[in-house]
Amino acid sequence: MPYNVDPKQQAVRDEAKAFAEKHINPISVEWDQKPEPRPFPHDLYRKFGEAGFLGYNVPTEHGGKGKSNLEYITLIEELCYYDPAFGLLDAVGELASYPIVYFANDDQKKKYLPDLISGKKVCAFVLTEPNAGSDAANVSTVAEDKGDHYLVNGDKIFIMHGDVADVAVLFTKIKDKPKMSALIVETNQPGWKKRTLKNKMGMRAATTGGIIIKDVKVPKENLLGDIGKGFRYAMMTLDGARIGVAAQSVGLAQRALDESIAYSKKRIAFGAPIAKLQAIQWMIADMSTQLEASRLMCYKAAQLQDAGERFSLAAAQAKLYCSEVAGFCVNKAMQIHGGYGYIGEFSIIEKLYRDQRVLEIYEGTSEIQRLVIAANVIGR
Ligand code: COS
Repeated sequence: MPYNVDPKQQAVRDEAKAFAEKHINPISVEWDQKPEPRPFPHDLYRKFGEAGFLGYNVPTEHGGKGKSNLEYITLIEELCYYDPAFGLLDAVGELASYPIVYFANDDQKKKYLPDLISGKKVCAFVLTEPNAGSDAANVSTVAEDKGDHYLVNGDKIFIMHGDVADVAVLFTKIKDKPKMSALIVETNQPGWKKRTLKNKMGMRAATTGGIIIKDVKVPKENLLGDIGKGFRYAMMTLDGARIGVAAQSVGLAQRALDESIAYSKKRIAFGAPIAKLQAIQWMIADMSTQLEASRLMCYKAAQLQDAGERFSLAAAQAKLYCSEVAGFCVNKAMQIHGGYGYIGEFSIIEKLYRDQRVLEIYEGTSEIQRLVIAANVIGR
């Protein structure tokens, strides 16, 4: 990797590389190509937990590794260099338990975090609904106060790991209360019907679920934080997750660039390696330049978060720019590789092309990032 802001990042890169070479590279293609219904890679997930990768930036008092956000996003960048879907698998584990780390009470932290950080249990961040995606505050899931418990009904979709999660951070309205709230739900109940969504274009090793919630009882003590603060908790979680998507994008784009450079040096056309052709050189120059800019934006956002500064704007800018640069890079990588990029048996480019597309969609589309950026720079 050509650029490090912080010497500690190199240690993270070395740690991620050793992990990826041992545990990810041997199974990467197999997991992308598994037939439906696609299983969840529980074994690898547990290995993430054993390595401390599911609580990398979680404070040590909560059982995490206590690394900085900059180190954490470097980990995600590096895992995504080897396989974006497995990098995402790890990032979703961190994202989903973030609200418990930062907004739960001590009893809830003690009860849930050890199993989530060790990878024994899987957690999902359950926000999106068929009619509440970008308009996230518009959820129609409702929790009714029944004295000692809430009775919840609703419909959720596009939930990363929602098809397997043992624990859910569920965003819901509470009947007769304004605004959204959040509950911690143990999903092993008959009314919690989860399924794996099929025919996903990319990021296949990290599965996506749909959930129908029918008369699910949630004990009152599982209210997360304060009633009515759910939207705020969701947005604060997504601010950090957006830097994670920026890091996924940087790792994926770096791989597309490295593959393109290597291929252009060995592919002979018109009697010489295509790296000698100016058309190819310009594509690689543009990929490299935009990638460096996106890497700097990603690290800047993480450093602001580490410094305790406001970082919503920097996170939205990084998510928007890095994901679109990743799109530019996979497109150029495909052009450079030609048929050897388009057909998956010859290179990883076909997989990177599919894995990249969702980076511009999840954790807030590019259009939502532009709204957040405009609200910050113009004012509301
Ligand atoms: N951190 C803390 N609080 C935040 C916040 C943030 N980043 N963003 C908004 N809030 C708070 C606001 O301060 C406001 O609080 P009050 O009600 O106390 O005044 C409240 O949340 C509403 O804010 P705002 O009016 O800006 O929200 P909007 O309804 O206009 O929605 C968008 C803002 C569209 C940007 C938001 O809904 C969004 O990000 N949508 C995309 C959701 C998403 O990323 N989904 C992906 C799936 S999740 S994996």
